[in-house]
Amino acid sequence: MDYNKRVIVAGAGKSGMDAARLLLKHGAEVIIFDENDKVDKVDILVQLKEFDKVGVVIGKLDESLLDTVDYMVISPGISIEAAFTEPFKERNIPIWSEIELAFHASKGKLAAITGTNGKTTTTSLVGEIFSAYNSSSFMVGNIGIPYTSIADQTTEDSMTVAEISSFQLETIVDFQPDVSAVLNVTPDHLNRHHTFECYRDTKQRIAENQTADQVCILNYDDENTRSMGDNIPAAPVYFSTTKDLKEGICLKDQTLVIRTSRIQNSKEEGGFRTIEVPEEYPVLTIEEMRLLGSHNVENYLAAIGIAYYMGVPVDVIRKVCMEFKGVEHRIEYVKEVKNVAYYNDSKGTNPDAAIKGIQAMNRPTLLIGGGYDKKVPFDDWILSFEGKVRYLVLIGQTAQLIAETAEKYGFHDIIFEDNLEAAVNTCYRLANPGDAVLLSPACASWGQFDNYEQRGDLFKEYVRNLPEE
Ligand code: UMA
Repeated sequence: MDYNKRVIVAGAGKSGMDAARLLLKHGAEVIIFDENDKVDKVDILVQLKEFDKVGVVIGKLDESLLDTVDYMVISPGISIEAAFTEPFKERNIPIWSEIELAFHASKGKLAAITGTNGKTTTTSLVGEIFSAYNSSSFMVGNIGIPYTSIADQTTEDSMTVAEISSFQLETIVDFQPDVSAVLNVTPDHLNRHHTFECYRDTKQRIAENQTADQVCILNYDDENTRSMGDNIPAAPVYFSTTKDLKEGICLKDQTLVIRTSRIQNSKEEGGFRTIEVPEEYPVLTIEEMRLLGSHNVENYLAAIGIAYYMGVPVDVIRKVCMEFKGVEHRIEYVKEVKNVAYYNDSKGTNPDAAIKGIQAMNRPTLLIGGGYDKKVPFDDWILSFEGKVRYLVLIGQTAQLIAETAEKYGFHDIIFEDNLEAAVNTCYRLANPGDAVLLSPACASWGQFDNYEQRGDLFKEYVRNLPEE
């Protein structure tokens, strides 16, 4: 990769800062630009003080700066429709996603995973499988570790797994994983992508630069991902919890199996003949999985497929799958207080993810929901309560909208609270022994928190501080 360039890095969050560091380390000239006036210019310069060729612009970008710029690296949180990107488009200055830059800067093999839900669990499982198999392995991306932060450390022998969001795919150019995966697509981030079709098409871009000898793992049970198999240049390999697939990753009775076929020359009278030998590798049973819920069976099937097609032996995949304990903030058990179990599902940032959270509960539940408005409907989430929710305690920007939807379906046990701490205290007061309290907001955390991790950490802190008597 040629680093002898002048680059504007848009966004001074995690992605922007790591992209800038990578570029600067290799001698590029970088201008960091952030639209938020509250961002501290001096703080950015202090963080990058070992480098000379760095400038910082906060607020508004002067168009004259574009005269000598080679390209822009854009952070995922910034839409390609942001007004300041217009002059770049007019002048045909390339706009690269942060993952595009990382892809160009890294070596070795790459698995990239997208989908509305299950990305983080699947990426974590694949990451653990890679690290059990290969001493040079990395887990990066939307999971919270910018891909650019490790691009430099990769070698030809490295194996990297990246969780990729639709935001990151919006501005890829050559990004080409060896194995890609689209786990599922349900409505999310429609304020950014406008329509479901646009959102789905953006997800599909993960496979757009792959070739026919590269694999894209797709969910057979989701018609939005199943149909992608006909539209991508990569070889589709499906996983399914319902269909007995001839080739792919599926269930045989209660066992997760890999089905594939091997081409072999068979000696017969009159010469050799090429035949396909079907092969089946059992990996583990559902009972052997430590994570509960059918959505986790899907995540395991996908992870098994990704690891297998990345070349990891089945015995390594099996061992790690048996030991995998899951991800923080995803239906995470916190503790029991006065015989009430508290669960942190802060990662339930959209209705579909939150449906999985409520489905996993096997007790009467006090549910804390609400947050940033991504303009998605809450109907299916409310309908998934199925008599299990005793109280719905709402916080954040969407509280009123969720309440209206709930009332529409005859659910009236709604309480509004100003913040998460008050919501936890209310649940503590109202819960009966044997109940569960679940934070599964169906909304992003923005507006009240920096991110879902902060929301989940605070929830756990409030729960741990609840009086035991
Ligand atoms: N900014 C602008 N103009 C804008 C928007 C933002 O200047 O129009 C600036 C902000 O002032 C801020 C910076 O951009 O200083 C923030 O950039 P960012 O939002 O891209 O945040 P990062 O810290 O770089 O984090 C990003 C991802 N954030 C988003 O996609 C919103 C993180 O995903 C990701 O973990 C990280 O890169 C590392 O790859 C978070 C997320 O919520 C977890 N993702 C969404 C999701 O999972 O649903 C997609």
